[in-house]
Amino acid sequence: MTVHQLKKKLTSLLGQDNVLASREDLLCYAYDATKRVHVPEIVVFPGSVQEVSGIFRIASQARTPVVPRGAGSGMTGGALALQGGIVLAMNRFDQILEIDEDNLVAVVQPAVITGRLQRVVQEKGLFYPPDPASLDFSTLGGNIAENSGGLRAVKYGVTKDYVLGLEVVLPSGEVIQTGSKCVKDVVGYNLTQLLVGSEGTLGVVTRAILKLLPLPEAKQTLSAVFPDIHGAGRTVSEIIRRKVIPATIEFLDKNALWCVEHYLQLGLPESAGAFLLIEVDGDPAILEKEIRQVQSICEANQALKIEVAQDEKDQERLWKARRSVSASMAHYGAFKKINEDVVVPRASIPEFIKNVQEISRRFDVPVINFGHAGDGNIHVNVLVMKPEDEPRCHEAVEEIFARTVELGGRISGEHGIGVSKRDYIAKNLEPGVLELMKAIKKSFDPHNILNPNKMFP
Ligand code: 2HG
Ligand code: ZN
Repeated sequence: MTVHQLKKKLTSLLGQDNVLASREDLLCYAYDATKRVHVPEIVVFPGSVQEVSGIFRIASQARTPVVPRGAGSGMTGGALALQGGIVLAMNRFDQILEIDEDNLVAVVQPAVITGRLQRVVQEKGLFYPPDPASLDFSTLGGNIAENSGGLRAVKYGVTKDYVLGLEVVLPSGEVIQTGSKCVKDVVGYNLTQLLVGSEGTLGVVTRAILKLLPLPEAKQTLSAVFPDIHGAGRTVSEIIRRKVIPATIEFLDKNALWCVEHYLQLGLPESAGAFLLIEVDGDPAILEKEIRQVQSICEANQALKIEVAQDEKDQERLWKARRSVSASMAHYGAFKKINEDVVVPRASIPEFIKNVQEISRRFDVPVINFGHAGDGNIHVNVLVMKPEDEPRCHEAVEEIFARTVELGGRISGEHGIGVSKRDYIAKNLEPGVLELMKAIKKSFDPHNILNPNKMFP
């Protein structure tokens, strides 16, 4: 089928306003947060599950790739049309369909912005915990596809822990329902959890049933400045060992602090060696005890300065700083950055950081470390200062992966594999497991039309 014939069929299904094919329109759907550019042939905006199904029937017949897209904020290329074809832009699925206070669930469409759901349920005294740093612009559908993590994962887990059921359109056009509003459900294989984190390679989510919690009564945020990264690393390990479970334990190294201060001018101690941001939440009576415990652990590890945020405005200032690290790194002046989201068992963080620093020195490449120290998920950003440094930087990344695996870690904790880490997946998965995964892909998508060439080398 030619592109012209395909466009004609899609236009008669969706109407002219919901099909784009001009070069300037296509370019707007050609990128994501990886900064790679792959221009699709057509972009479509379905408005109902029947239309999504119809698009797949047409694409199956034409054997044309279909790439689902939410906000395009993914960090590993999940929304990129590597082989052209159709971009399935889910923008019109932006309704919160139900907040069921009796069953503590929300039923949502996939293009709802994560932060919006959080604000809406908060007004009812409820809580949707998953909070990727992108929560003000990424969508729930994208979060489900990538099984997004975030800052609160230490205590509350990640997206998968809140998805109870899904409505999904398969590449054949068939519409399936998985899971339910029930808290317990062991009927058959757990397809819901297979689909969460499948990076848009098995099906397209058109509706999700999400678990909610009661909103914690109070929270307190503490920040601590350390002379070097090791004191901060030891503090994190000790907090965990002492069985305090804060909602978040985030850390920024010297370079990350410098970037964010230059970006936002919030008055952070930019010359410090490392910075920890810790939030505890729950019953106010217990919070006091927990925050004092955290404070004394910071002191015992030679923190230079410890501050407890005095009010909500102060708390928000600190969290804004943390959520802006990713965007602020542009201020470092690198030609390019290779951002990773490796995860190691929590107790190995100090050793892992030591390894990264040694690799950075040996390969003579600047590195910015920050991230979710409480769950061992560190964003190691290797900076390519000039184009000719790139091969050396990739060698450094290879070594970082090798150390990660030696410490019992995984090469991705929350951004997924997509196209960026496709060639490294075998570092964590043995051949038999990879084959099993490919067989699953094949049974969902026999003609390989849904988001082809992602995840597997
Ligand atoms: C974060 O935690 C995001 O801020 C982005 O996962 C991380 O840009 C990055 O490396
Ligand atoms: Zn992150």
